[in-house]
Amino acid sequence: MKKIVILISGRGSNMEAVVRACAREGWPARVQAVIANRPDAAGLGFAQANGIETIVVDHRQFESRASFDTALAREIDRSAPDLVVLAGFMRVLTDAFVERYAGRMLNVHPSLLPCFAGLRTHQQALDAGVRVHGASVHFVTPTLDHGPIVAQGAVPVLAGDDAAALAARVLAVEHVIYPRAVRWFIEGRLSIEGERVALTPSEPQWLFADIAGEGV
Ligand code: NHR
Ligand code: GAR
Repeated sequence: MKKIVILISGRGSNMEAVVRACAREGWPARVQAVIANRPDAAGLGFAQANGIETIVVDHRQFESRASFDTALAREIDRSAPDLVVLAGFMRVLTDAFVERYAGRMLNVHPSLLPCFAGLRTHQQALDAGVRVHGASVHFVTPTLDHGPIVAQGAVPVLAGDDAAALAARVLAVEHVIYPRAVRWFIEGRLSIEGERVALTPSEPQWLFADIAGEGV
């Protein structure tokens, strides 16, 4: 059984998608713990209700990013995970923390990287006038939102979209591509080759949103 630790900051819907897929598809894996940097993270309730250990490491109790990351790593390492999954985790991590979990930490970022790193990605996409937007699952490296890409999902930008409408459309593809990418990792099918991620045996590492009745 491979061990997974999931880090969240809020709602935790991506965490929930991973936990549900793990149970439904019978992965040879177990979500050992869900860790939040905010005591009020809503996703903690789902984890508890599903018998998963929950831990809070409140970043506001630490005077530096380094000391927060040290405490976070201590809690993660109690589970000795094979994989760390960032699911809407909102704190930038120090290089030392990232190096510790190199090659075994994934993130889902709400844009088609390398476009729109950082925050408020849906507003960035609207402001840029792009007509296709989406989400990316990537290995976490020290450079924010720049790690090797495992999977991407694309959605259209529709007339009348605001950031909230666009975010909801993107979130639906996150819930498909993130569990899929985590499963590939658990199956030992991912290898990092420089900037690229190879999946063996291969299958599509992309998804185009199916929006019946919309678009062309
Ligand atoms: N850390 C490293 N080193 N590399 C990455 O690729 C990371 C990371 C930490 C988090 C997720 C990322 C995203 O998907 C992620 C990737 C938070 C911020 C941020 O600026 C930026 C990117 C991401 C997560 N956070 C503010 C901070 O000061 C706090 C914002 C808040 O609390 O609302 O840390 O987008
Ligand atoms: C998701 O859209 C995720 O991609 C994004 O926040 C949302 C979290 O939702 N992540 C970031 O913006 C990271 N900076 P969730 O808590 O319901 O999974």
